[in-house]
Amino acid sequence: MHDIEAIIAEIDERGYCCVPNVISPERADAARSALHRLLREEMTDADRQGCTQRVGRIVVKDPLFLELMSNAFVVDVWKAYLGDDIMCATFSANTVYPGHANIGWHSDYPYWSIQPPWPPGRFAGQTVWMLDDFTEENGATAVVPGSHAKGHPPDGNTGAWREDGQVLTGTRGSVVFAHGAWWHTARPNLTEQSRSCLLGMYLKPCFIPQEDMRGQLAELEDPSELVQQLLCGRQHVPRNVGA
Ligand SMILES: O=C(O)CCC(=O)C(=O)O
Repeated sequence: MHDIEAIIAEIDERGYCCVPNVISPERADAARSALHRLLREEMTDADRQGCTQRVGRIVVKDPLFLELMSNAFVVDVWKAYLGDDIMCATFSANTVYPGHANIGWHSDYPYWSIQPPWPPGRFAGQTVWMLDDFTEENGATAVVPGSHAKGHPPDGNTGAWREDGQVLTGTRGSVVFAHGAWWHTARPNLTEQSRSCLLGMYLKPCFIPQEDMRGQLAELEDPSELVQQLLCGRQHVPRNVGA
């Protein structure tokens, strides 16, 4: 049993909360295997050169990813944090290969689409699913605690390590819940193995999703009520008023 109130209190205070064992290591291994199939199919020269690979539209590529986007505990946390009418703005995978340097400190969508000062409050929550054990050496995500409350992005997008940074280590199957404005990065991968995570951003429904979630919804056969909601099927669509 997880204490959702305590998780939310930590997100409010520190900007993030790491919850271990949300799924079993075996389930995380199954998700990693599904992802590695996609990584092999989709790898480009640019991915190879950059030592990093992003896979998008994963909920329509394997049912396991749809299951994780709709995970009851994750959805309960975000509903308690953002409201019952949440939707998912993007659900993708990020892999950092051996030799990957870093991606630079940044905040996530929708914050980077809004000019600072950013409004305080709860609009968006980032979910990082660890599909590998995250260690100090293998490119784990790192965060600046408290940065979600600064109201602006970090200065410059350099990857230089910050003294106030904290590396998010944990075992596969763990989930990091974070305020969307958190300053974070992926650390250099100094090992011989890749490191993968899934990234799911949940939003209040007045924001434009980052990916074309309705398009993804249209590709699914017989989606549940929850999947229809998360993939923006209930979101207001702009319409003209009057004649
Ligand atoms: O892969 C990671 O650890 C973080 C990726 C990330 O920050 C992003 O894609 O915005």
